[in-house]
Amino acid sequence: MENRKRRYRINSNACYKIYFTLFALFIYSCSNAQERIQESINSNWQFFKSEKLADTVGAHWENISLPHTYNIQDVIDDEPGYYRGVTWYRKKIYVPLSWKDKEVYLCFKGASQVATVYVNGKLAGKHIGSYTAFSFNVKNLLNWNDPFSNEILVQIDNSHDENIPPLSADFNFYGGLYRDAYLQVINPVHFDADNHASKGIFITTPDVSNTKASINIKGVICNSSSVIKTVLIQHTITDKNGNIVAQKQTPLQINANNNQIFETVFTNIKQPHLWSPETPYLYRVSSVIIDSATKNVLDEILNPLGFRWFKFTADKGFFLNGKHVKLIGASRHQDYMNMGNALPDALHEKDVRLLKDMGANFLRVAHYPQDPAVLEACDKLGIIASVETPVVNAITENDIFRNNCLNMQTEMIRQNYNHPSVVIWAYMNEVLLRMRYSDDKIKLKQYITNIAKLAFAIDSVSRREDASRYTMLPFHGDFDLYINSGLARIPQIVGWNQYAGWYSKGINKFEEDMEKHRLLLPDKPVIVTEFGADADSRVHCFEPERFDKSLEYETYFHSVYLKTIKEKPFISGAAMWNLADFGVENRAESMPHINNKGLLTYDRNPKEAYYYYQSQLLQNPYIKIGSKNWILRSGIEDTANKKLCTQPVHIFSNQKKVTLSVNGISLGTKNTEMGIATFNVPFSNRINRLETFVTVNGKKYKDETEIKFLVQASSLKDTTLPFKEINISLGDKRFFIDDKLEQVWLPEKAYTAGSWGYVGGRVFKMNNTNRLPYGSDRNILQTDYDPIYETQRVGIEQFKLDVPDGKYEVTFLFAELLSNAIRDASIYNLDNGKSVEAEKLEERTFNVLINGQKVIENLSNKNYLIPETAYSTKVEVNVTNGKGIVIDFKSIKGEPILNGLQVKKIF
Ligand code: GCB
Ligand code: CA
Repeated sequence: MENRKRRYRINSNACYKIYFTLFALFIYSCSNAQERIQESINSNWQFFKSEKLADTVGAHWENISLPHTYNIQDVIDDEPGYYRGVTWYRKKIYVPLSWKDKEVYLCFKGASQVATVYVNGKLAGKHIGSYTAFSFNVKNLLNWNDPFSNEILVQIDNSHDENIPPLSADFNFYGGLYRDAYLQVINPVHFDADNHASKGIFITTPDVSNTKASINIKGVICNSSSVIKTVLIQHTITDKNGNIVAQKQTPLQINANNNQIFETVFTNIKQPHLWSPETPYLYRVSSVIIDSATKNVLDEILNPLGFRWFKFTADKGFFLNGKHVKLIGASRHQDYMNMGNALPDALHEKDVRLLKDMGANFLRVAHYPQDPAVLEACDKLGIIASVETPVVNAITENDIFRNNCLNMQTEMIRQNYNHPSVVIWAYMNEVLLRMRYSDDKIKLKQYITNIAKLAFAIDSVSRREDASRYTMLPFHGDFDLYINSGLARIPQIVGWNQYAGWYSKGINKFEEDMEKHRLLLPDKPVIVTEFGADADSRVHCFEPERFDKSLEYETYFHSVYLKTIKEKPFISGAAMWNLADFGVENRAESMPHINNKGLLTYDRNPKEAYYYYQSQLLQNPYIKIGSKNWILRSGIEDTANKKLCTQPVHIFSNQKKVTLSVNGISLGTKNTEMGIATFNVPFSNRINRLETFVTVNGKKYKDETEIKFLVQASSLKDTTLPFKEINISLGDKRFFIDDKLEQVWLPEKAYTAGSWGYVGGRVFKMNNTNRLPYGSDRNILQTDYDPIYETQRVGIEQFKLDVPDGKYEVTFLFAELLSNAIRDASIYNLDNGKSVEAEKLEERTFNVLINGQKVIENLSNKNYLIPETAYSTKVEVNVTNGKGIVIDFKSIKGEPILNGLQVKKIF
């Protein structure tokens, strides 16, 4: 629990401050420390999953603690769907008798999605919406006769509800009491605790310059006692060292059972330390209510305060404290591997730190308000933030939905009002992406009009609630749609989610689109609210292509976007999609149930692109081995240099020239282009030490890594590089790295004498997609090795390996990639919203022979080749008389296939 009591330190060079300090100490020494108590109640809950409370009677409840979600496993398993329904949480709370004369609030920082709270069987209140805090005054529901007997019961319902946004989205709607819960115990005279779970105090800085600043503090004081009260309300501004900068007291009289508005203005704070990403200087505002008669402190609220001013312009971008700042950062979801959305504060903070360490200065808190820890970290670390409410993809045209939207917007703004980091209140994401009534023109037109009306209402609420920030609407790339619907005119900033080079071909269309914005919306400030490419952290490719899921394509994609973003002054900022991989239950592709557009993995390990951004955003000399985390490699020895295998390695740096050495031998110096220098590194069959450096002003900056390399001999019978094992992904150009098993899967190649490879056949390609260069994007069931099973050689005749004599284990990997199932295109198939045609399963039956002996007979769709399901089998082979391994695929019907092959020498 936070210790709310502060001791002011004396700033020795300002007499008036000493005066204030002594005064404050005087007041505190008189007080009986009766300020509000806020204590978390995260421990010792019980949980039960059932629609009806009656089912829980006499049943065993699971003991859990908060934060908690009941959708950890079912969002990642291969069973379609996840539980969206009712659950129950209960907990005994102890209420000391000393609280009897106080107000007692039960507070939740968030619960998804509808929470109905009971105390001792009586309804305390209901809250709608997953992403904002709420609290209820439960004083009158508590049992004071037996302080041990009080019980909280919360019904949580995360069922789909047409009246509650989000209706659909590319993220999981985890259910649960997934943020902190706490009790707040407050004196009868207190700062308003019934204002949308806000702090009840609203701070603005109407005038800030380098030389002076003003502060406006507004709020409401409540007196729930039955006597008239005379109080002093005192606001104290302290600097980051705890020195008092300014203090004001105002006497107030509040009638019994009444509320009173207050407003305090500080006009002349001299030489303010400005808040900025470089120096996120935070002041603190302590607001205190003092009983005039007893001098007791009755309530205290602390708020952060940052002095900064900013503006967005349509032609020159964003300005902070009078200086141009290009906002560059990321969007972030609030979930984490194996934890769903139930994260401790430390993980929220860590994400903001990772963003800061990347050199970013911007966070789009998308697509919904997140844990308070996020914006607290932004304030502290100097990250400028945009926060939005989750009206994603579609709306429902009725008043209930509308009110829920407006209420969420109001809660978001009031709860986060005092964070200096926030500059934008956003709402709605790609709301014209999944249009209702696409077959009914009249209804569709009305629908679009209704969306614009709702947007206007949300925008108006935002401006009314907080005129000091900007409003923003993030759109998908369809300019005509958003301009013709009138939506583009509503917010103060337009956000474009851009995926040229990912969902659609032609990465340069991004630049064209940005120019189009300038042409069509010349007076609208613009932020690129999303741009990103999937990267499966296990997949590498030397010829990166759209949708190959390689880390290298992600880096390439971001390098192209970043260049344009930096070059065009009218682009105020950009948020890459996404800071980290995140859960999406119904996604398939190479890592099913996960959206892989993160710069960090789901458990927050940096991918290459993260390092690339560091090289482009950090100010100090920076150098990094880009593929640093690719520490397990393999490849075939060079024809010219035996025993060595040459592969490219990227060095990321913000310097012009970088030097690299491998195993102590210099590979020379290279120029960087767009921050990247590519070296061809001759790897040896061992652990290779890479060292890169750059010297700036006589100082050496370096990075190093160790890469374990397995060189495959070009002649497998070579005794100086004896054959051990090989793993090959057929129909594939990529490398797949299995860090756990320490296995590298190589891309296929055609057979050459002495070596290994396929004979005959072609690379599998889906004919109903214009995305994938090869392979399938289906979830292959019963395996985690989807990328290997997703690619295939069709019509393969042979696979040959000219291995030396010995005993071998040969493992075949098959998966039927064709299926008759028709399914919806992914929502985020931005180039094609229609259902995807079935590919039509063509029946096949074939035999597999090794060195003439049938090892698999009649493999067919009737036995093991089940559509989109992994089938693997291993056989042992004795190789004699220098014959090597010759695998024949003999068709009985249709074309034989092979997806992967592993060959291991046993002895
Ligand atoms: C978008 C959405 C975001 C998705 C993203 C994607 O346009 O705004 O929610 O996750 O694309 O990865 O497809
Ligand atoms: Ca599931």
